[in-house]
Amino acid sequence: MFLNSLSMLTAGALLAGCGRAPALEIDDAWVRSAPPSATVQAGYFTLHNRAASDFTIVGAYSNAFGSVEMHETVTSDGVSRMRRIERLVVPGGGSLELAPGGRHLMLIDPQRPYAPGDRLEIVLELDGGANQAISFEVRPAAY
Ligand SMILES: [Cu+2]
Repeated sequence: MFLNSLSMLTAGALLAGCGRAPALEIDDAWVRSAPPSATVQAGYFTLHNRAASDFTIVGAYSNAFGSVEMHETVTSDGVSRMRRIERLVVPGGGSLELAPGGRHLMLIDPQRPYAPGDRLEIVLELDGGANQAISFEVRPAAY
C-alpha cells in the first residue's frame, strides 16, 4: 500500500517536472527573417487552448537569442510604438494570436544570422512553472 502511494506520488512529480502543457495547440509559429546587421527580430504564433481554464504566459527564452520579450504595438497620434507586456493570456477554450502589427515576441540579439527555412526553438514560460517549447520557422521578411 505504502509502495503504491509512493509510486503514484513519483509519477505525479515526474509529470509535473516534464512541464508540458498538452492542452495548448500551436499554429503557424514563425520568425520574420532580418538582415545580418539586425539586432532584433519578431516572432509570431497562434495558440489554441483546449482546456477550460486560462493559460498565462509570463516569459520566454531561447538559445537562439540573447533575450526574448513580449511586446504589443500601440498607435497614438498616428505613431506606432512597441510596448513591453508582462503577461499574455490564452483564454480557456479560446485562442491567442500574435501577428504583424500587433502583439509579438521581440527576439533580441540573434546569436547568428538566420535564413528563411531555419527552425528556431523558443520556450514559453507559463504561470505556475510549466514550460512550452515551440519550434518556429524563419520566413522571408516580405511574407
Ligand atoms: Cu517589439
